Amino acid sequence: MRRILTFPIPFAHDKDGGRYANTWGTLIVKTPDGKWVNWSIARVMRVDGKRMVGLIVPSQHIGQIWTMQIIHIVEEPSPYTSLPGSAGVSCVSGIPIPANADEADYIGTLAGEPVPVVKAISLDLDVPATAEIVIEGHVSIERDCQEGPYGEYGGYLGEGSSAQPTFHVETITHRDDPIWPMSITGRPTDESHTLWAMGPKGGCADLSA
Ligand SMILES: Cc1cc2nc3c(=O)[nH]c(=O)nc-3n(C[C@H](O)[C@H](O)[C@H](O)COP(=O)(O)O)c2cc1C
Ligand SMILES: [Mn+2]
Repeated sequence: MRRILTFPIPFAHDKDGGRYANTWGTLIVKTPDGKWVNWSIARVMRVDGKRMVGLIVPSQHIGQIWTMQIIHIVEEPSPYTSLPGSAGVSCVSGIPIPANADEADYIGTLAGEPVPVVKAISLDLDVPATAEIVIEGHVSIERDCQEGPYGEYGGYLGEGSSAQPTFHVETITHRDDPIWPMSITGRPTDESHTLWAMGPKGGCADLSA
């Protein structure tokens, strides 16, 4: 298996806390009862050859599902996959659709046909067949790793670093010569602004709930 340290992950802003492996990829997580699979974009920083650390905001769907894992299966960290690649998937992963709705269903409805998916290697999750790179693993049940700072979408450096859950890297699969897409957040306008604004209610539906 190719190791994460062998991918040339760029350093995005000069005061970032590290190299950000995920800026435009989709994080795929599932509720413990298996009824809701959420696809979303959130930043994830590479830590070393086996670990990344992701910003898990409690109000975001990934944060809601992460909390369910703490409550329901205390012994087991939540599975995740991350996949840079595929424009339609990234677009819907970056906009807020309602809780308990699968982004894959939303894309399929818009496109008029299902998103082609394949099984992940080590987890019971489906990933888009168009993915360039798929990183599989588990997320810590504690905020046990320092994340950030990171150049924010407002064009400023975020408020220092904070403790966030570790993303343990377990399996990596990829195409030959994979493309590792990025969005470098900065002063408006970058992809984070245009994409979020396309969402329902201008992108803030869930954050204001
Ligand atoms: C390029 C880009 C980067 C983003 N980074 C983050 C992030 O680091 N953390 C976060 O909570 N949301 C981030 N967002 C916003 C979320 O993707 C957006 O709120 C989305 O609705 C979250 O998915 P959810 O509705 O399934 O929770 C980013 C969006 C884009 C387009
Ligand atoms: Mn969602």
